[in-house]
Amino acid sequence: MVKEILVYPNKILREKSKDVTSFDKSLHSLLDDMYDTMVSREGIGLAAIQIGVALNVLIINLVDEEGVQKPENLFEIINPHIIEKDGATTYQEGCLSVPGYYDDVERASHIKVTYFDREGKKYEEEFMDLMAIAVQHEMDHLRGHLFIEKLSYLKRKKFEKDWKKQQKAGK
Ligand code: Y12
Ligand code: CO
Repeated sequence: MVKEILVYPNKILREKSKDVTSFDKSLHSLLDDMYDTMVSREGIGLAAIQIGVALNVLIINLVDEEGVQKPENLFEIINPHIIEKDGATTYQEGCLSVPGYYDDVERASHIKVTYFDREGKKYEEEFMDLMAIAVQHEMDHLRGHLFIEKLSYLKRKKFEKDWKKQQKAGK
């Protein structure tokens, strides 16, 4: 079921998410709802808090070389921990909770992560490049952070001004 996506500056987006303890039917429906919601808005990543659920759950579904987003390439990542990171890369990020705004963010280019899948099976996996960026972006949501917090002081000020103007215009 497609859910409403919370949009900046909704305070719920600042909540810290908690670990999943039961890998049960309600977790499976949450993951299914997150997928429906992300795909309906042409997103490639979503954290549970973006639909108002403060659990350490995120999904990522990058497009393949042909630009197609295939369900078999979906990652469902539960209770993730970054155990190693190195390198640096900059990418123009966007977020379904900050619609219409994109800016450069620097992050580690290579990460090693432990996480669980929907059945509670544990994985240790390395991610590079866009997948590493997406995992870090979504993990920031789990800690109550948005990518706009990584902007320089001046860029953030400009963002706030433009955002307020856009809200006033009723967009
Ligand atoms: C690299 C950087 C960031 C991520 C996080 C996941 N971000 C998204 O999936 C962003 C999606 C997005 C989609 C939009 O388009 C529509 O809603 C149709 C969009 O544009 C507007 O809202 C106007 C903005 C963001 C992963 C990898
Ligand atoms: Co986001």
